Amino acid sequence: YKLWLQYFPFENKAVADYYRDYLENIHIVGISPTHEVIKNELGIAIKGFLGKDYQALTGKSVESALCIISKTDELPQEIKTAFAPNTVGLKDDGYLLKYHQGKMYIISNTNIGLLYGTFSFLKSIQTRAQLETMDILENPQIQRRLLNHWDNLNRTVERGYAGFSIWNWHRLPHHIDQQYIDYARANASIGINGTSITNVNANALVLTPEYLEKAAALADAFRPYGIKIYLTARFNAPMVLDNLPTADPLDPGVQKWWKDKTAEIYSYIPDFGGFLVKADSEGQPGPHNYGRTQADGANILADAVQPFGGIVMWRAFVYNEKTPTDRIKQAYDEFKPLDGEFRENVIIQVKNGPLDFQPREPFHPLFGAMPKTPIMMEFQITKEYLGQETHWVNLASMWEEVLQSDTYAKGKGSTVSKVIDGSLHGYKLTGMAGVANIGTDRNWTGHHTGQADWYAYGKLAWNPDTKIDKIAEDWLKMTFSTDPDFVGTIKGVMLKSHEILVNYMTPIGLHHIMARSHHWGPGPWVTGGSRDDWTATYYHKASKDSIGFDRTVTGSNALGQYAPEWKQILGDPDKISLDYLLWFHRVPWNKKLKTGNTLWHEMAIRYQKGVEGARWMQKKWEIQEGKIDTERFDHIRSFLNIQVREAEWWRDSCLLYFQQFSQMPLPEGVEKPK
Ligand code: GCW
Repeated sequence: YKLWLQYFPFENKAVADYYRDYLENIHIVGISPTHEVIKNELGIAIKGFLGKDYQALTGKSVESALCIISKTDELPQEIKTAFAPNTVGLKDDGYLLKYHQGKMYIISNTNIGLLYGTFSFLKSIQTRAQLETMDILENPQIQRRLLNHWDNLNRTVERGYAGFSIWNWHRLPHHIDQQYIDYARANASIGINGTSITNVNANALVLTPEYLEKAAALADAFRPYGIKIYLTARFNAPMVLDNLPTADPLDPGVQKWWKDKTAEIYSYIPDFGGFLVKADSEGQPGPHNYGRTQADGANILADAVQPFGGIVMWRAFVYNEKTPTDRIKQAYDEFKPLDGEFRENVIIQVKNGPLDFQPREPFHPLFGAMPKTPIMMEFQITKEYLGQETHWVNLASMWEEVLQSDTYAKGKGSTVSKVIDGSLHGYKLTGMAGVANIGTDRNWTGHHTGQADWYAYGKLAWNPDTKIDKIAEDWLKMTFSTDPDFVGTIKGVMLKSHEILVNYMTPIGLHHIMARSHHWGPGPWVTGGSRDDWTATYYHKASKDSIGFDRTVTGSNALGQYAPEWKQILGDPDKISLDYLLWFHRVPWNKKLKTGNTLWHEMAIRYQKGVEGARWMQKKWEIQEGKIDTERFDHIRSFLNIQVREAEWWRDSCLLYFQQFSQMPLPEGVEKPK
């Protein structure tokens, strides 16, 4: 329940003796609320590692200290000079961890950077790193690193699978729960510096004084941790809250309303981060209602927050069932022509893929397509379409796949990570958002391993090129145990888990074949209902001879939204990776694939492989018994039971359903459906 901030006691005396001197001889230069947070964190850590009270350990002088935490300009002159070649590279809230002449130094230009550096130092100890060789300079590669809570004011959480919302509006503003503080610690420890606390399917009430007062109390609690509050803005709020006759963004009355409302928000929260907006999508009001563009809509809010230094995160998840084009093409068609028309403080928030957080999607074609408009990444940490909280799947593997995809926007090497860190197009504003998987569950995330996704998200938001095997390894050491057998084996499980899940859910490029509306479990048969593009049959189009969505020139030509290099690779059913085959192509059941199998055989084999993979994960977990505490061991064990059963359920129902079309027998080695 302490997440990755367990600080469990050292496993033996030698290890304890090695770190003790540094932990017991710390000198912190300066005072600020963030310095208090640093002291508090060191106190918790020292208590955990050594069982000692930090209070008894304070008061070391710079001379006698072995670990010095100081801002660059407050360092003793000779150290400042000695470190100048390093500190010159410090940017924003970056930090330097450096060993020099028998002492550890944690240095930054900012208070928040010192807090990040302290967490990094503690992580080094948690992961048993050697301190004498320490020379780490870390700068955040992305400026705005946010969680997006889809939390409603009645405390339900849209697509939340870990209990209710942690925001207890009823008790706010007068009660600041310890859970908020632990939330802030956890987020600061991974560099998250913003949180949008309300659902993008927005309730305008959060913009009223009653709620602003509560949001302000959270902002006050989070400020020392470097975390800013953002709010979701319902586009027709002027009508809902103050009976204006319209919410037309070009109407002067509406413009004034947003300016006044924004000034009011800043009177409660002076460092309010800005607005996050979902407009013209799934029933949310937006500029389309008035015949205006997405830029008109975003700019009215941008103008309102601009004098206060705020930003607008405008989501590109815009689609409409009345538009007959392939749903996955709509955001690009709508936003790409508006490149350059947004205010400087607007950033377009784009989901990783063009559909909707599927287990595997190609990257969204808007990445690389808007050189004049900053684009930020939206990942979903909550696992809406990935079995929800009972399935163990290391989301970092999926995210890395997207971040390292080459957009070819400026030739080879134009990865999505370079688009969003701003280096490719010189964006002045950069960001990443992760839809939170946090709730009131005692372990925060439902599945204990959901904590790894929260952790990994923060690390990738800090630097989208971070190596994910290192992330998994650190997380395991900090959360469970430093035992090399445990860490090695379970890291292996984590790194394979995504491929396993894709195999038992949506192999070979299948997508959106989950059950209707709640999206849990299989539903390839889902058809009809309120709209076509919420049904499975719209996406797989299985018939007696073929299956798949033709998105090449002979079909919807969604492929046309990608760079020419991709058109060549993805456009050819013999060249495309099988991972995306049915996403882009309609393929006969009996077509021979590069594996030598027919499409039907390949599909059946992959579903089987997925099930075997889930069983393998279970086996690997079983042999860890005794290596970690029984409580968490048992919890994960029982969830793995569910995962294996549900993997079988996915395989059996999808194969039985698709077999009605293929009319072909199951290949050898694929178990008969129960
Ligand atoms: O994934 C879909 C979800 C909706 C969600 C929407 C969105 C907040 O099914 O519940 O609404 O995406 O991202 O706006």
